[in-house]
Amino acid sequence: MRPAWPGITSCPSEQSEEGLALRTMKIERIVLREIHMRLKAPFETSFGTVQNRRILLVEVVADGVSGWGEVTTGETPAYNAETTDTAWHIISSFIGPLLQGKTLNHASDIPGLVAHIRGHEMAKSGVENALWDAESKLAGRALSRLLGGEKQRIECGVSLGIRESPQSLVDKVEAELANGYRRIKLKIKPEKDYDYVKAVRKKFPTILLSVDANSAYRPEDAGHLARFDEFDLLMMEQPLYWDDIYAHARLQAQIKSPICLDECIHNTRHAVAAIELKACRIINIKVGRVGGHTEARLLQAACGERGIPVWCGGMLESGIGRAHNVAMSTLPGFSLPGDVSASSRYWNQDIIEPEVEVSREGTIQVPAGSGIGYEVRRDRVEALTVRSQTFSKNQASVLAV
Ligand code: OSB
Ligand code: MG
Repeated sequence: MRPAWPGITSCPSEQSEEGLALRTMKIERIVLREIHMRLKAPFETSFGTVQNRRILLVEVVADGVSGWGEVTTGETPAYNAETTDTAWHIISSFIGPLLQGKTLNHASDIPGLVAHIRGHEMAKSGVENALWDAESKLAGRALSRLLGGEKQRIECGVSLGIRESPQSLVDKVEAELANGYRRIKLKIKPEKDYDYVKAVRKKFPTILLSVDANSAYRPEDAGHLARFDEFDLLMMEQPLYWDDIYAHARLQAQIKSPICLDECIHNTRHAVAAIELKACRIINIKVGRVGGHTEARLLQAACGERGIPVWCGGMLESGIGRAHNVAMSTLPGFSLPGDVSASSRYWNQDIIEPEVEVSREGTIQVPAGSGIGYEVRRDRVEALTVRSQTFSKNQASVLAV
């Protein structure tokens, strides 16, 4: 067991609270697939617009049970350094061959086994999380509970892409509030920022409102960003460089809006550094960006001990990634509504059943079934697959195009 952060002594799966004998899992097969899915509408951020998603799915078969994970990379290296193709390379050349045939005690053993691979958190996360799903299915428990989550329902917010005019953004906000969402996040970039936020704040004076710049500003924009103080924002997400915690500490001292870091935080050490430097007052946890559920759990505990609220971010995931986000959001540190929204906001048809649905009150009911708690629609996955590769001990890796 790696040294634990205070308050986290072990994985819940390692506690024998239910008197279960500790068991091992043999990884019989890992299947890596690339699927193509088209978003209902283009999504624009400060770094670009996406509509055609290229998503990697990881299926890990352990002791006869399939677990599923999703790699949350973008198609281009614009949000972080990874892409769908770099993740394919890392999993097919390194992680797949390393893990095939291995016998593990827990999914939480994976970070130690892949620690020699620098970075590539999203590639690692897709594989680790698939094993978390398999482990919880083998234990007959809901993934949310195996992770230590307690909530029955989670609170949802939405992330709204940049739009052509302030008025069309106000209309979109109105529609999402009517759908029940409890926090509205507006994507911003230079020139498409102040007037847009002002129009939304004027129409909705009391809603929980935040903005996300995805690293579009520079330290010399501090004066401009301080003008957003008047909007009483819940937070301003990642205004500066994707890799610079210190620059955010300097900015936080100059603006009232609480800074929330997203891109900058790849692990618990980064979070502790950011908190101690006063670079942020809130942290967005994305399971992929931090390398998987094991690190995400440690990170939310470290933030909890330091009084820093966290929430679960999204990466335009298919239902599989979304289901993992739902499970992670049930942990105690997740005290703000996340970017975990309904499948139908993004997809005409999702690849899980039932789809992720949001109630009129803006909440998602946490599934009680074992594993991720949603059924993977294999027929849909097969139809959407453009390439796949299988790793198993007794078989050379098989590439199918
Ligand atoms: O910064 O949170 C972000 C989507 C792609 C890349 C980065 C981000 C986002 C989102 C969408 O904000 C969140 C979602 O999946 O709904
Ligand atoms: Mg963000």
